[in-house]
Formats: sequence, C-alpha cells, structure tokens
Amino acid sequence: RGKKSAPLSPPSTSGQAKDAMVGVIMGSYSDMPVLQAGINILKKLNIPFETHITSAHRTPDWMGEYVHSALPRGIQVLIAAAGGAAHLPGMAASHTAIPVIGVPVKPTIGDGTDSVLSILNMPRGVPVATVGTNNSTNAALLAARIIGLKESAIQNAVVKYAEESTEEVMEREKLMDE
Ligand code: RP5
Repeated sequence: RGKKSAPLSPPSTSGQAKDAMVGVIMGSYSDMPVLQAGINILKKLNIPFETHITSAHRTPDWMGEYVHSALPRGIQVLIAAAGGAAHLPGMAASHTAIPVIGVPVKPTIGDGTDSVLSILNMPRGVPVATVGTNNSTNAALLAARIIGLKESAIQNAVVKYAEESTEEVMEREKLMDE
C-alpha cells in the first residue's frame, strides 16, 4: 500500500500510423499476443493501422470516444478482439457505421465458445463479422479485402497473398510423393 507500481513499458508491437486505415482494438493488453498474427498481415500488405486498448467494460467512455473518432479520421475497418464476455466488437459496432470484425479470444477458463457466441449472436441491426477463435489472420485478411475494393494496391496484395498460400500448399503436396 502506498507503493507506486513500476512504470509500464510501451508494447513491443503497436502501430500508430497517422494515415491508419484499420483500427485494431482489444479489450485488454492480454489480447495482444492473439492479435500479433493479424498485425503481421497488415504490415505485410502495407496497410496502415493503429492499435488501442478500449475495454467495453472497464473503459466504456474511452471505448465510445475512440470508436466515434475513427470514421472522421479515415479508419475504414475496425478489428476488435475480446475474450469471455466479449462485448467490445458489438459495442464498437453500435457506435459507428464502419465495418467491425470481431476476433473471439480464447479465455483462460473454458474453450472459448463464450467468446465466439458473445461476438456472433448480435441482435438484428448491429452486424459484426466474426472470425474463428484467435484467428486474427483472417480478420486482417478480411479487412484487407474490404479496403481493397477501393484501393487497388491493397487488392493486388491480397491476391498475391492468396497465390503465395496456394504455392505453399502445392510445394507441400509435391513433397508428399517424394
Ligand atoms: C476481456 O477479458 C479481454 O478482451 C480479455 O480477453 C479478457 C481478459 O482480460 P484480462 O483480465 O486479461 O485483462 O475484456
């Protein structure tokens, strides 16, 4: 008691691009490891992004403030990761017209079904696109596909990514005969 906690160090992975097209938000910093794969995809496809911790439960006012600021600042897609009572993607969608892609994070207790259903079972009128548990890769690729509709360089990068992934599987397949 009375003892000051140690100062927090900045996260090893974050991005605060001034021209961010994707906002990557999470309910807790503990979600960051799950988001790493998706962040790597955004970097690979040259999509500027920003990362923020905006808990729907612990920082509801900040969450609303951030999400309201996103559209006027040019953010085109929000990727929102949360686990357990995973309300962040749905709450974010209720504050904006930007498409929201929810990433259900597997909590420490249980198999993650609660996270999936919390994000998937939205009431009519407030849609959230939902990827598989911990699958931030697909969230980033879906964001890239959405942005690629208007940005040909990003669409080309998405096509290249798909081609590379086909090649990778075919390389493996060839090795099966050896
Ligand atoms: C959610 O609760 C977060 O998205 C996280 O997945 C989960 C656990 O959060 P911490 O207790 O690790 O902060 O809000």
